[in-house]
Amino acid sequence: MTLKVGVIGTGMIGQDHIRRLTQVLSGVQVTGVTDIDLERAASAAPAGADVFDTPQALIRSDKVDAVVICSWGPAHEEQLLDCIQVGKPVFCEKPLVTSTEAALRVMEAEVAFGRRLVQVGFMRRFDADYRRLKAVIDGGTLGLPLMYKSVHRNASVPAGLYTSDMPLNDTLVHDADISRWLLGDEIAGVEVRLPRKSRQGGELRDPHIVLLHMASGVIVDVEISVNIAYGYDIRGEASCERGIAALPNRPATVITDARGIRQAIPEDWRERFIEAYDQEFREWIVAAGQGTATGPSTWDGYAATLVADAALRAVASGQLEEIAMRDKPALYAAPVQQAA
Ligand code: NAD
Ligand code: ISE
Repeated sequence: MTLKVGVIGTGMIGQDHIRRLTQVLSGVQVTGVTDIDLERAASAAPAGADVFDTPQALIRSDKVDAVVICSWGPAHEEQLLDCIQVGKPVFCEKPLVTSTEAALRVMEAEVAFGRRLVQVGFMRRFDADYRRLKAVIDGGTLGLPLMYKSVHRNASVPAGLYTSDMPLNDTLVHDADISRWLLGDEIAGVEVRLPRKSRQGGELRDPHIVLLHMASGVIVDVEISVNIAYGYDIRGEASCERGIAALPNRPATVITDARGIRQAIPEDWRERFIEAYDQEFREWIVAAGQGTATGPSTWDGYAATLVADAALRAVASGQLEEIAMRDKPALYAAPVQQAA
């Protein structure tokens, strides 16, 4: 069976996901697109896809079995709630939403519906290097993890569109989610340190050092740099009781020529995580075809949103900001349910 998908938001990642859904993956067809910029939607629409005037029309269309949300974070809540209301599986790019209250509203709606419908775009969980790193940590041969270092560097971010809250409520969410997943642990508190400000990003506050205090006592230090100029550089290293486990440098090809010995640096997230995005959609297509979702859930999106909110508070207070999570609904504890 071919899954008919509608894509909301046809900017950078929307276009990249349309490419993979039409040219790379099987069992799926993009049958509809929309964007507040309808010209952009029309130029991104693959052959045969309808251009819908509004997300609401796309979500309700018979031509759409499942939805991919690639609009800006503040628009996600309304679009997610609409998908849940009509019972359609939805892949939502991170962040799930941009406030804890909104995350709770989406969770309440999904729990009331009674089956997982939402998958959040935390693609690192589908990356082969991160999966191997998790297998080593879980295997236990190095003993317990004590510390984790997460380096998250972007060459640049769109001036004007990327605002000063976004290192903490848009970019940090990936490090928060991957730390919870790798360590199998919740985040209990957040501190933020502001080093010397880079001149690369104009007015934008950059970089940030964030300390995530895990419930087990593990401390994760995260470097968020969003205007580092040289490329997109993602690193991760777990320090355990009897050894260290780290992500390899990507891409692995080593170039030797008259300029010396070097490895290329990915330009941006599209290049670094290309296989991870393909894999997250492969798994989503299977789950959505069964009327549900897999992988990162609304609960995980909520957890990352709590961290973002706490990090923003920590900048203002200069203190450790604690996190209190609500009780976990059974929907997110049980193995993924399938449609009846
Ligand atoms: P973008 O600005 O290039 O594209 C966003 C598009 O959404 C624009 O075309 C805009 O007109 C449209 N849009 C905004 N609000 C809308 C609404 N209410 N209804 C319909 N269309 C709307 O941004 P982007 O870089 O493509 O990011 C989009 C989302 O994807 C963001 O949530 C971002 O955080 C996320 N993202 C995730 C990753 C990842 O690695 N997983 C990478 C990049 C972006
Ligand atoms: C972007 O939205 C992403 O999600 C990228 O993966 C991340 O590295 C970048 O910082 C964000 O702006």
